[in-house]
Amino acid sequence: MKKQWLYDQFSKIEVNDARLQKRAVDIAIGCAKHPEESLAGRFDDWSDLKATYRFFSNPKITHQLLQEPHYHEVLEKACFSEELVLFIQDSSELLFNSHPSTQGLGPTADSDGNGLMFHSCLVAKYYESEETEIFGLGYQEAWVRPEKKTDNSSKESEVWLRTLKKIGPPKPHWISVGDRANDIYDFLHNANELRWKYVVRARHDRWVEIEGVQRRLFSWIRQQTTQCTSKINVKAKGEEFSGEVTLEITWFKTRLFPPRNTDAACDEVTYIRVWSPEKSKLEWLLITNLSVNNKEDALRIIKIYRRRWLIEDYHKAVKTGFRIEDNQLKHANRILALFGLIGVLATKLLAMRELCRLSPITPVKEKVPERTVILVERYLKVKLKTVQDFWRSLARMGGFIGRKSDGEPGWQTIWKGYKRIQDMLLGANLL
Ligand SMILES: [Mn+2]
Repeated sequence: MKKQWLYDQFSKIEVNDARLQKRAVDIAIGCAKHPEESLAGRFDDWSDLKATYRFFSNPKITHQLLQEPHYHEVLEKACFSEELVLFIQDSSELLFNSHPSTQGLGPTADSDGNGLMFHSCLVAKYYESEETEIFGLGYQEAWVRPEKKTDNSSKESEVWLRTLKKIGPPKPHWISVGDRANDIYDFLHNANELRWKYVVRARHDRWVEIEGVQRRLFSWIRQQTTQCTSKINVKAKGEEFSGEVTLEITWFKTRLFPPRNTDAACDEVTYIRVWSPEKSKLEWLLITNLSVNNKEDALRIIKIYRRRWLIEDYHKAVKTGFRIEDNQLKHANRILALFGLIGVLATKLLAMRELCRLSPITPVKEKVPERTVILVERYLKVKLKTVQDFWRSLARMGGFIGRKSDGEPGWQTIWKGYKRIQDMLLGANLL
């Protein structure tokens, strides 16, 4: 990661203390250099390590404080983008079950879980081709889930809408994207009021108005005939879905009834159903307030939804890439602050991977240090010409076999391969 980028993200944190600003940049540089290390492994010098612990114990240093300058930069890019910009949201959790002495953690979705909850909004520029350019985070929240639910505690699901409100009034080319957990009436209704466009995977069998009649959504849409078909390459968990499939697609415009069914149906939306007669388990129901007038519109929305996996990869970059669950901080508040920093850095890790994935024919020498290239070439007895060669070799070192049906290597294998190379380079340096 370039030092200038790290400087831009962290030197402007609003603390009114130049030493803390400088420290934030130094810590970011240390973390970016050794993403997979513990804090102790990132700072060889004892006094640097002590200063790092002190920094994260400072009550002024919070997750939000560390991320705010980054949000500004990201949203500015999003404003001036001439293409569509996706605001991909998702929730996840950090587990610290192996850290019994850490104070202040809370329950997680996993019943025995001990950890933190978080919600991220990844901002990425959309192209019709496979490409996406990662801008970074538009917003992120991390919190400790209370042990017992109290009446006045706000619902966690409100974070989806709050994210849009924190980001502020949208540009016409901005689109919020979310999975099934995002199918929340309050979200759909208020996003509309706030003029946000959205593409959300449907979960609830809602009451909808069709030709003036109130009907249940699921049974209705499953009776509709195909309006168009499209071939895509699907790669999902398990062998069953891998490879090229023909999708059947249909859609219809409708109005949503509020959940308690007191008022008239108001919000106009379009439901899109995507399914495959060959693979009975493959079905996506999408709900959107973008207009769908023809096949092209419907296909674009499906493509937009399919970029959602970027946020899963981003969360992997946080967890596997930066191993935030392996830190030695002893209090949840300090982990939250550390996460503020790592949450930003992980977007860059993801962006670098996308760059390699998407500029496959770029000569490897332009993107990768020479020593690394030589090492991989000698170890695997191959000749590396392009970035894609390098990328696949990295995955091979992480256990990727590369049969035709395997598709592109995943994050974890690439990361494993990367770590092996780092260890080998370290060994070579020591000798
Ligand atoms: Mn999710």
